[in-house]
Amino acid sequence: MPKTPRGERLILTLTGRRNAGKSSLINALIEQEVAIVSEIPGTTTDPVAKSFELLPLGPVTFYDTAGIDDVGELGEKRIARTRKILFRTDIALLIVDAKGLQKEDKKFIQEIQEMGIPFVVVFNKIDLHKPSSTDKNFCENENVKFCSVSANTKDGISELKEILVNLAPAHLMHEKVLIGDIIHPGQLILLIAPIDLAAPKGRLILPQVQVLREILDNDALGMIVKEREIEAAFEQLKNPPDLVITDSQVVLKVAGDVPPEVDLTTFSILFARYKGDLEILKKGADRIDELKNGDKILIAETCSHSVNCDDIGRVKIPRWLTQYTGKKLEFEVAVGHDFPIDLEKYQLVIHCGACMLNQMEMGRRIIEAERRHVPITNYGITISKVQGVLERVLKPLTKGLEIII
Ligand SMILES: Nc1nc2c(ncn2[C@@H]2O[C@H](COP(=O)(O)OP(=O)(O)OP(=O)(O)O)[C@@H](O)[C@H]2O)c(=O)[nH]1
Ligand code: SF4
Ligand SMILES: [Mg+2]
Repeated sequence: MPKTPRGERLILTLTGRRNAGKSSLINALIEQEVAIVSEIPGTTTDPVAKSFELLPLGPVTFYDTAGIDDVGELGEKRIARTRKILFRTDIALLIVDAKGLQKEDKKFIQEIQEMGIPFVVVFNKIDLHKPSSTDKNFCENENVKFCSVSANTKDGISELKEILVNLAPAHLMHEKVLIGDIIHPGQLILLIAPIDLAAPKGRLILPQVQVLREILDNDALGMIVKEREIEAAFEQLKNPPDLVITDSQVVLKVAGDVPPEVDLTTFSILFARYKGDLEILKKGADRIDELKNGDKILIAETCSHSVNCDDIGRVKIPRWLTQYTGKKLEFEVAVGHDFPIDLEKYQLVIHCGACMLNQMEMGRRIIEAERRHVPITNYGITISKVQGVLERVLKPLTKGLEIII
């Protein structure tokens, strides 16, 4: 059995015409009555997220959506919301009932294919009707995966789960490491965590916890201090640490306090590598050197109420970037799950740390920026770049000249 993937939630979205049995199928997959089912078409109106453990995929979020054949102005708005959810979907399911594949279904199949989302067509209600050979032939000819189920009798549900496991992006099905490949048993890893007003009360943030856990998993030694205690920490130690990992926000101070011969990196770099984005985001940061007067920079943030990120994106990065380049730059902020339509007008996108985005969603944003030829980087990498320490913090991850990604 494949390993349960790491703590990232896989997003599975159920789409299909009204009454096809989308909500019933969610209930059948998770074996609980959580979604409202009724014979009245249009029961589900807004996308509804339900989070569950779906073994062997691990934690997943199911999105139940409104029918793709919904009508009227409201119907169109509902379909538009489904499309937005698709943008952050890892696997899509298109549910089809006894009416078979209609024109809306085929149009949707084309859209999902164009977005590059793995998907399966689920012929539901087989207790009433079997899928037609025309529809099965269509799927075969179009190379579309399909299966037949009954959400009511549960026939075919385990086969569907198997298909979902096979459709899961490969990177989610094998364990990736943050630092496991660059540390050894017995090594001492020093983490620097600023505890300022923006730090959550009474706990560490997830990246720190994840790195600490990996240190333990690798039989290494973890030590965590605030940036003001670095000197005290070094004084207490018989030997310097083998690696120092710092929050990007204090990287300049830390780079000054940690002797140059000691390896230093940032949480941001480790996570960009972990998510497979490091090379592109580093390329984006290199473009900072080419910025000119009047260039527009898009600050892209996912959450609207993150005090911590607000300040970094709106105040610190614009200030540091202006100081570093010596240019008059224009900054605009976009908050939420969508990029502005006119992305091309920006010379650079600086994205937040994306800690609340799943890998697929951030990956799509990167692909979107690349497709439109707009360089993209993130907060942490930008900070290291403009503080002049990017090469140093990348070094622990490089073998020769190649970045290990
Ligand atoms: N016989 C049979 N009926 C089913 C099956 N799956 C769903 N139904 C029925 O089909 C009707 C619609 O089911 P829902 O799950 O509400 O369908 P939906 O796609 O979520 O519908 P909307 O939310 O209105 O878009 C209900 O009366 C269900 O009981 C099935 O496998 N067999
Ligand atoms: S996703 Fe994370 S990094 Fe981005 S704005 Fe939200 S909290 Fe900040
Ligand atoms: Mg429904």
